[in-house]
Amino acid sequence: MDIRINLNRLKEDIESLSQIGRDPNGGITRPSFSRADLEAREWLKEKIKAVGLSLRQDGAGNIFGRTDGEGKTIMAGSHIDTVINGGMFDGSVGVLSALECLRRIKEEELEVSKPLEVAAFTDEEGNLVGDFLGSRAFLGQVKREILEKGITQFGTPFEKILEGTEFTYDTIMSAHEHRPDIEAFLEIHIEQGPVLETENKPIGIVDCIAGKNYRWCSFLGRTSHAGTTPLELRHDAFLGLADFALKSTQHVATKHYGNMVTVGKIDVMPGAFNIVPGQADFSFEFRSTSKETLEELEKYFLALAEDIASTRGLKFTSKILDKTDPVNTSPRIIDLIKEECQKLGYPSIVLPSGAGHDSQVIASIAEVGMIFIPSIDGISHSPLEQIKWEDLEKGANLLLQVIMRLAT
Ligand code: HGY
Ligand code: MN
Ligand code: MN
Repeated sequence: MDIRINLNRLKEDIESLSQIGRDPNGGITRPSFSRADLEAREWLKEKIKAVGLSLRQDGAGNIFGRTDGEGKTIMAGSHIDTVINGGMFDGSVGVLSALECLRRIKEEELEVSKPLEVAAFTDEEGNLVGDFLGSRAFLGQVKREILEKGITQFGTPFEKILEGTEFTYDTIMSAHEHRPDIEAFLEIHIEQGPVLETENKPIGIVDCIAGKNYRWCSFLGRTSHAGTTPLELRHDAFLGLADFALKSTQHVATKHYGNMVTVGKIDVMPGAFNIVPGQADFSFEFRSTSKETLEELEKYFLALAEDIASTRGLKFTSKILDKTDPVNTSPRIIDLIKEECQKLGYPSIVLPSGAGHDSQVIASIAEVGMIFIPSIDGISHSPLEQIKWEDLEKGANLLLQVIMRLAT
């Protein structure tokens, strides 16, 4: 079908959304349910209404725009929340490209036999109470105690965050009740890594989305005087953390290259220059496209931490914050994307996603397909996140063709 997206309009949408939540460091800080996010939600709702789609919001704040039609829905979307000091393309590319595709289908009055929806899922980034709050609530997969116990990474109880919104534990827990029947979910996203740019390909077709195991850990030692405690008598919690971070990274780099391990946030206490740290808390996440490797790494890391603790006279504790399984995308949709790519003359490669996406949650109720476009210098989760607009034009045109193939 010879229909194309309007790149200028899509570019304008992405640039306009990117103005909401700008922070002093030049990035975008728009965690779900923040003031900036609430403003962005209203902006998106107006856009959806202006396209003539019927607007819907569920109890978890997931936002949808729907065309007429009966039967199983073809959905496309992503998220509009960002990481702290993030970039302007992570998530927004998926929501706004999907909106542009539905806008073009309506403008051309194209015949489709199934209802179409654009979706923006709440808190994909896991800033609140574990990853994928919105898409998990959409599926009825959220446990109430996660909400009730939830201390967000800002240190604010989730309950406090909800106070400024129309949402409650009850509305989140009931979000799945009005979920339409979804046949397929499509998500276009920036690759957030260096592969497409290195391979000089404008399109990536995702075959597998990595799973993640995400913990909050502590080494507990003994505070003591920095000037009088001989090194061999110290129970230095920070050294435990440093030892663990280095050895766990070395293990993955040498034995499981291609998988990922990250200490992203640390809190060393009491945090004075002249006191040997008695406590070192830290986030610890590791990722793999293989469930078995995740299980093997979890065992290895817990044993490594205990070994370091006993060698250094420390205690180690950890609690799981989130676990997401790796997921394969739909082979049928991969083939469909490949066919449409060929027809459009876009070079492409098939590759796994190291980043997590709502698609891997929705995969438990529908076939999912993901299209990647290159990230310049492979940078993401950073104000330096950048794309080439002509790559987005290709990706969004491809998404439009795949939606039409699935919907007719
Ligand atoms: O962390 C991730 O993989 C995603 O950006 N939430
Ligand atoms: Mn994302
Ligand atoms: Mn992200």
